[in-house]
Amino acid sequence: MLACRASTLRLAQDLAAVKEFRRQAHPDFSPIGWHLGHIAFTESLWLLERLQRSPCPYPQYQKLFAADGLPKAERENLPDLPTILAYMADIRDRTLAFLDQVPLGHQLRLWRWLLQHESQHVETATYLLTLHRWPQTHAQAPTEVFPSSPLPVLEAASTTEMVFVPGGEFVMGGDSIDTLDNERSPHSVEVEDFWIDRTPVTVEEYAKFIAAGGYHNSQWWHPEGWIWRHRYDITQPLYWQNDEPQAPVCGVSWYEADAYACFVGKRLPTEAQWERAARWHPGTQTLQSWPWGEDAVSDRHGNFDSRHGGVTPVGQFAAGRSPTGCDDLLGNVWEWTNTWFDCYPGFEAFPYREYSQVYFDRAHRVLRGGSWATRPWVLRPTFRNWYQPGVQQVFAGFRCALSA
Ligand code: AVJ
Ligand code: FE
Repeated sequence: MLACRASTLRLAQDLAAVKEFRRQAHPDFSPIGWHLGHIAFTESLWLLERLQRSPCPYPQYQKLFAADGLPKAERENLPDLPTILAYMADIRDRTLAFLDQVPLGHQLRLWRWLLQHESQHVETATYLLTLHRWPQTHAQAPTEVFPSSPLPVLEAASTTEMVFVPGGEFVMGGDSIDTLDNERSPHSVEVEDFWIDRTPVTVEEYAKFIAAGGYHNSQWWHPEGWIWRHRYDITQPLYWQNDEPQAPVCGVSWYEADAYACFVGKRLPTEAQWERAARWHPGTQTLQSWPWGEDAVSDRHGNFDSRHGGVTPVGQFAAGRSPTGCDDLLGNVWEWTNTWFDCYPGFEAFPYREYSQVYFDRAHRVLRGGSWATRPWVLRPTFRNWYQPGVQQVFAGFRCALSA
C-alpha cells in the first residue's frame, strides 16, 4: 500500500499546471484531479463504509467522486490539488488505523483490489497528462502526402519477423490474490499452432500502410472500421509521429490495428493466442508466470512503471524475451487483440457489477500486456484491459498473428 501510494504521489507532484489537473484532456475522460479524488473515494467506500461500517467521512464528495455520480464533462469543478491530496491522506490514515484492528488476512482480496484500482487510475492519469502535454513536447505531426482516391491492390510487405508458437491445450486466466474478477477462473482452452510477430508493429512498418494509401482503401477495413474512419475523418493514428522508426506504433484504434493486419496478410491474435505466447514454454511444456520465466518482474524485463517516460524502441529488453522469442509482451504498449471482452466460465463479479460485468457487451475489445505507465503489480500475462474498437488509445499498439 505504501509503495503504491508513493508512486501515485510521484504522479501528483508532476501536476504543475492547474489547468492540467482540472481540465478534461479528452471528452471520453475525466480530469486528472478527479482520478485522484476517486482513488480516495473508492478506498473510503469499500474499506471504511462497507468493511468497517463507518459513516462516510466526506459526504460532500459522494456525488463528485463516485464512479456513477456525475457525467465526465461535469467533473471539472474540483477542489484544489492540496485539498484533494489532504483528502487522500486522511482516508489513508483511517484505513491504516482500521488495518491495525483487523487480522491481516481479513478481506485481503478487497485490500489488494484497491491497489489494482488505484494504479489503473494512475495509469489513466498518466495517459491524460500525456495528452495535455503532447502539443508542447512534440513537433507538428507530419500529415500524409498520398492520394485520397482508392489505390490498386498492393502486395503488402511486412518485415516484422514472426515466431512460431506450438498449439495445444493450456490453462487461461488466473486466481492469485491480485487477479481481478474478469481474469478468473482459470479454465482450459485449446489453440492451434500459430505464428505471432516477435515485436509490436513499429512506426516504420505502420508508415508503409499510410504511404500505400491504407486509410483510403476499404479492402483492408472491417465494414464498421471503414464507417468509423470516414465518420471521424481519420487518416493517421492519434498524435502520429515518425521521429523514432523503431518505436511501437501507438494511438491506434482496434479498427486501424485490424486494417493494418489485413494489409500485411495477417490478423490480430486472439487473446488466447496472446496469453499462450506470453506464458507457454514449449521445451518444458509448462505455463510460466511471466514471458521470461519465474524471476520477479524487474527493470530488465521491459518498459513499465513510467521508468522511461514513454515508449521505447521495440526489442530492447532481451531479459524479457519469451521462450518462443517474443519481445515487449509486458510493458511498452497495450496490444489490441481480436477478442471481444467477455467473461470466463464461472465468472463472479467482484467487488461490484460495474467493474467488469457491464462491459461484457460485445462492444469492447481486449488489450493485453500493459504499457510503459503500468505499475509492476498490475503487469501480468493474465491481465485484461478493454476499450471500444474506435478508441485511438495513445498507450495502445498491437502485434499481428497468423494461423499456421
Ligand atoms: C480496465 C482501465 C478500462 O479505468 O475504466 C477503474 C479500470 N474500473 N475503476 C477503467 C477501472 C473502475 C478500467 N479499465
Ligand atoms: Fe474506478
